[in-house]
Amino acid sequence: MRIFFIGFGQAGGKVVDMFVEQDKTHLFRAIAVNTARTDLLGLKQIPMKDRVLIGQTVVKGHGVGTENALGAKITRDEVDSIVTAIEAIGTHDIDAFVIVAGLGGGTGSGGTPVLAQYLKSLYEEPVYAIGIIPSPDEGRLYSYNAARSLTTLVNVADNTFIFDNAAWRKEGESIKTAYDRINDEIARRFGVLFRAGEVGQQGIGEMVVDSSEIINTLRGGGITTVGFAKTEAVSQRLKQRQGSLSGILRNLRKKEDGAEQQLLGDDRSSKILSLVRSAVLGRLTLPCNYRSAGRALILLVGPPGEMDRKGVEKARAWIEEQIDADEIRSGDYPIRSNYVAAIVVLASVADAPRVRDLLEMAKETREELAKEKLDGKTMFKDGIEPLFGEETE
Ligand SMILES: Nc1nc2c(ncn2[C@@H]2O[C@H](COP(=O)(O)OP(=O)(O)O)[C@@H](O)[C@H]2O)c(=O)[nH]1
Ligand SMILES: [Mg+2]
Repeated sequence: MRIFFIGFGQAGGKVVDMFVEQDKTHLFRAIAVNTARTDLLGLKQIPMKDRVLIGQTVVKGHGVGTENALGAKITRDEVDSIVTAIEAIGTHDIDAFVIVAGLGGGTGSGGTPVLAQYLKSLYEEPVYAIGIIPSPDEGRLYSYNAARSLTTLVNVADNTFIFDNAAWRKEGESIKTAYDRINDEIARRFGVLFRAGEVGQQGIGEMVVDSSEIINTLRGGGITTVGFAKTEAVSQRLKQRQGSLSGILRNLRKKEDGAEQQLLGDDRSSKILSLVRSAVLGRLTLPCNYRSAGRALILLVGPPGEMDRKGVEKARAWIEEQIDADEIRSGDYPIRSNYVAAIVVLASVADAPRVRDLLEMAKETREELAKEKLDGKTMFKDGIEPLFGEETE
């Protein structure tokens, strides 16, 4: 797919910078947007001219902190400068926009829903978001911000992929190391998914996935999670085996060749099934009840020789048993590689405990904030006339 990425805020900018770094085929277009100058300067790949600083007159390049309402307001006021930067690179022949942001902060959290809505009003192409949700130990305010942002975002974006920081942190790891590793993980998973649907260097195969298959999978909206698993290609293992002495001896026994081929075929298809299974049952970008997905897409990535039909059919049948999805799609993304990977998109998920917790926590926080406000005021309501301002009731 030809994607136009917008990295919004610090986390968003860093992840999109990583997408660009890993995109050897130059399929992706990208800009970064922020209210904090230093965050923009910290990026490596995105050219300076494609980094947009907004809110200069308001926060003087120092960022909005965790005030996502301010992030939203600044974005509303300066959305035209973002569109100008997008148009300077060009939007002809793109398949979709993808806005990436950490939803717990201020700039990306507030700005992403505003920009998504605006892009939707301007362009025909779908607008997706990758929303990174904060780990609960970041504190209630971050969860509150994320819940407010996400609630708005799911109503405007065509689909929102969720990545859960909490599920991907390792114990004892510093935040910086964790983020570097996690950002690499995000860019790798979604990078492969978003590159699929392009005619690669391997030419066109019958089952090669088309961009429209991905778009149709995401059409249901809501939130989406992605599973991934990879393994060494069978042909790669065979090559290694043939290189060894025992392999050479085995090749001398020509009669067994047929049997070996048969074994390889079975090996390939059972490997594809187990890959798809590990992708779904392993760690998802958003751990959730995968059975509640409304649509699914199985994407096989690797050398064309590994794309075994029987394996894909088995994998599809397995997914059909597992989830009550309306639509299940599958396709190949042939690339030159020593690995075979399976990506499973579980779209429009209805049951995600982490998101439910986030919304619950935000509700409590809002009630507490409201109560604090009320308490603070009622204390001063005992018959003393204020000097000016509000009328006493
Ligand atoms: N995965 C990942 N998450 C991050 C990173 N930096 C910050 N976050 C998350 O994103 C949230 C928002 O932070 P930040 O992007 O700095 O906010 P903003 O610049 O105001 O949009 C934080 O609460 C974290 O949960 C990062 O580099 N990688
Ligand atoms: Mg920050």
